[in-house]
Amino acid sequence: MATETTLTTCPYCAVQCSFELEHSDGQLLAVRSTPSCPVARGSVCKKGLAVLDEPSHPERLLTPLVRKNGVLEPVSWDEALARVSSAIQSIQAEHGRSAFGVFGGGSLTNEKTYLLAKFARVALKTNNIDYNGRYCMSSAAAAMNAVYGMDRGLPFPLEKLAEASCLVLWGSNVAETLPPISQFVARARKHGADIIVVDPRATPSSKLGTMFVPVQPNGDLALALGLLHLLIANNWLDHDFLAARVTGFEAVAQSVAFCTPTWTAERCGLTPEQILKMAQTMAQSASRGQVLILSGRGAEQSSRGVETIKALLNLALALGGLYAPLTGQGNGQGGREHGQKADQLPGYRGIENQAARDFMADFWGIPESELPRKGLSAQELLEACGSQVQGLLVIASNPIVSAANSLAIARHLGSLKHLVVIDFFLSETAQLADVVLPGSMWLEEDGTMTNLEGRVLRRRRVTQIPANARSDWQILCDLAALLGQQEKFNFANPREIFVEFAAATKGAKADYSGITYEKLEPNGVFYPCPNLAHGGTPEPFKTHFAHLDGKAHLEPIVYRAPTTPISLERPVFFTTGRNAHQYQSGTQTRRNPKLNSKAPNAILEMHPNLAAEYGITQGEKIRVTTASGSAEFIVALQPNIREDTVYTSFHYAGLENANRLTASTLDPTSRMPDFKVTSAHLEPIAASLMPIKAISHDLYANQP
Ligand SMILES: Nc1nc2c(c(=O)[nH]1)N[C@H]1C(S)=C(S)[C@@H](COP(=O)(O)OP(=O)(O)OC[C@H]3O[C@@H](n4cnc5c(=O)[nH]c(N)nc54)[C@H](O)[C@@H]3O)O[C@H]1N2
Ligand SMILES: Nc1nc2c(c(=O)[nH]1)N[C@H]1C(S)=C(S)[C@@H](COP(=O)(O)OP(=O)(O)OC[C@H]3O[C@@H](n4cnc5c(=O)[nH]c(N)nc54)[C@H](O)[C@@H]3O)O[C@H]1N2
Ligand code: SF4
Ligand SMILES: [Mo]
Repeated sequence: MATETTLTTCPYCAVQCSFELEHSDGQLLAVRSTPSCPVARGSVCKKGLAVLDEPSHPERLLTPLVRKNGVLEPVSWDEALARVSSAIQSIQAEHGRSAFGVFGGGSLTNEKTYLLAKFARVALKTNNIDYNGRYCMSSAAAAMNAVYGMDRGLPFPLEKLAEASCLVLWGSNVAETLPPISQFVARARKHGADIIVVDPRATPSSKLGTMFVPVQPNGDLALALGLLHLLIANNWLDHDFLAARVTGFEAVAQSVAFCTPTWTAERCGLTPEQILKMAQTMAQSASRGQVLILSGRGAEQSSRGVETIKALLNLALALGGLYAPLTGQGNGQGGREHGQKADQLPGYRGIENQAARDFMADFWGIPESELPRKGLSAQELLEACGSQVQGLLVIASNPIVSAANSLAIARHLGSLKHLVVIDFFLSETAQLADVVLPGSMWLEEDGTMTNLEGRVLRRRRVTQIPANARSDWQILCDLAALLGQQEKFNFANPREIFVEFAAATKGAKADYSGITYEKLEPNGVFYPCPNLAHGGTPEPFKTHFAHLDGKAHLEPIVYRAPTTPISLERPVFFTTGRNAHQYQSGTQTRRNPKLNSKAPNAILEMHPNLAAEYGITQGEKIRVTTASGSAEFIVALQPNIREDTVYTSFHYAGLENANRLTASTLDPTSRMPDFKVTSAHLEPIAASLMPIKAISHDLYANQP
């Protein structure tokens, strides 16, 4: 058969690089970057280049599994789906509709996100649907909705980064997590921009920078308030911008009056001089051009995440600049707009908003009184399992590895009457399930993804769904039919779902109603795109913010002390993040030999002085204990991490799972857990020396 080449998008992160897949007769032959990629301009990271090793993996799930006498056994689709639908019916009859919940993910296409939202509200009629993006973007989303009036990830195309006079990478390690962005950061630096990296440890991203600010974990809120205090005290403000484009600055200014450098230094682990130097640098850059503050999960994944991001918004706008978060998952942006969230309907409509309820109920052909209300957020939903929630459908997430306080979550999921997981690999969560349904992989179906710039892109089917696996969307439609809702889930393909989905967003904040598959060729369309004649909105905040008065509404922050207790006898901050070779809970990349061989274990980064204090050496295995549990890691000495901080990545399962240690303390608004700080106790265990290298990102020269 002839060799074909299909242009599609990567299954992993929110950059959503397009690349060419060469294939013949269903066999994948090669993956190639292409300059026609509108986002990464021909750059593809090592994860993208290794994608071909997963679709043909021997552990790919190819048939439904049902637990019988404690063991998952292959069964027919009819048997598996009947088991799920009868569990749904009996649990809902006994405990109420909302006793069956749904947990989704930001890797699902827009079509599947919309369908899942509809499935929960129309077929299950449950209040309880939430998703893993709650762990990812919820703090930034809540803060942007409040201040900008809209959550639109990056409110400009990536290439704008290259034009800034100052980029602040605040708790973001783009060089390892969103690698193609490094090219725009490097271009900005080349033309003289200041690049400030705020992170408790030096990373490959701090190498991109001109200044490295080693903030204490969870010290970001204090630092942001203290910087604004200095801008005001020194009159380093963009008064014209403030007058023209924001409201509320006076109250904000009063609220930071007490945040002196001494006050700030005590709370963020830096010296008053370091804080002043950072403020000066940002102010000087603002006089030459635009300051862009870009946050990653380092600043956002905190039980004070919303306040922290509001403080970053206040800071950026005070300088006449902009704040934006760098979205994480492949469809992290679309995933948070179209109804997977407990409090939200498609199009970013609020589920408690009467006009939105009337519109969606009418659109779905159900009485408004039957449309469910706001339900539990991700961590609360998982913690309600075994009590208020007795059955759960999980799709595109692996919370046994990725939820905070994972040992407790495993107990909760284990005590459900029914757990059904739709995945293409037997993830740690699927291993606990009563029914596992083999779903589809990224290259097996058409759809759309919305990347971190708000650019909607086409994903194209390359191969057929293998053996007895089934498309995710088909599985949801089949289940809906068994629940008596066939006519409302009567789709023949993703394109038909897209047409309904786009219409469902008409008039909403995240309006996709002017988008068609054809219009997405070749470079995608930036939403909002409210009608067929509209060309999309690459820069929604260029002249106006999304509030009715067109202004950004700044809010004063009332400083709160951290909620996760830092107690034990010697405070060591335990923080978490990612490494360049593994993706998320690792279900995919731990099965990918090219990637896994480069980072097969969880490595704990530790300063040599802290290690010496505990008598710990390079390559030794140690036990780390927090109020939530214990985990074991191999130590790598890292001279450029703070002496009071240890760091590991959360991609691993079992004893090396970082989330055995994290606390489920939640942000009161976003319901984001404190993934980035817990107080840890360190304990050497058997000195099993592993031949690993010390980590060196030699950058202390850049510190202010
Ligand atoms: N290789 C790889 N790439 C990915 C992913 C992956 O799993 N692997 N996941 C994707 C997803 S979903 C996401 S959300 C993005 C995340 O992308 P990033 O936000 O870049 O990822 P993290 O590594 O979680 O956190 C970034 C940095 O925060 C620092 N940090 C820790 N605690 C604090 C703190 O208290 N304050 C500050 N300022 N910094 C802190 C960490 O040291 C880390 O370097 O990556 C996406 N890309
Ligand atoms: N300690 C700590 N914990 C964290 C974080 C942290 O920084 N520190 N980060 C948090 C963040 S930002 C995130 S986004 C979460 C992510 O964590 P998870 O929600 O666990 O995300 P994934 O590992 O991407 O889970 C995806 C699962 O779905 C499957 N899958 C992928 N695509 C599809 C699909 O299209 N269809 C189906 N049916 N299945 C699919 C994969 O095989 C995998 O098993 O982790 C959070 N947890
Ligand atoms: S940067 Fe993200 S989208 Fe691009 S190839 Fe790497 S993982 Fe895939
Ligand atoms: Mo994420």
